[in-house]
Amino acid sequence: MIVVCGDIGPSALAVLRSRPDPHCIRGNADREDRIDADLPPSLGFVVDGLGAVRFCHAVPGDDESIITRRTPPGIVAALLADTAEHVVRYDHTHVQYDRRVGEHRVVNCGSVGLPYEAEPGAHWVMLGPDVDFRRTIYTAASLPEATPDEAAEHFERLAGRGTAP
Ligand SMILES: [Mn+2]
Repeated sequence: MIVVCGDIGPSALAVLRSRPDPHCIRGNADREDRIDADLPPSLGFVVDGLGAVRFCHAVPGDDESIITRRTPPGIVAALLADTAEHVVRYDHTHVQYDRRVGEHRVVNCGSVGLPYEAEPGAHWVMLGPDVDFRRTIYTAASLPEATPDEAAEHFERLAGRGTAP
């Protein structure tokens, strides 16, 4: 089963909808581009070996909240206070990570089209029984425009949190 966690864009969405398997979630860019008519803001599935997982763009109920690898645990816990499941998300930060914060395991799946990683290619994650980060080279893959550290610093500033440790 494939889950796409938002900011898909109209052309990629058309391709995904021509296939039977992908589940697509609405991202903030999809909402702003008004192509969100029938995309859900989040989806819940039970994943073998992981349990109940909530898939969303940022956090359930909000498609713009920023959580980077550096976001202080207290802020992450507050953002997920109303969420019972583990969380798999994407958002604007485009960087893969796997964090445990209190009761939650927060996984950022990374970006297929615009990764801010050390290596080029489509970044994604295979779930169950483990969290297995994957990278797939494709013909049009471009070099990342930022490193993971640069991305974390940028987005923490964007969220008004300065430079978190
Ligand atoms: Mn976004």
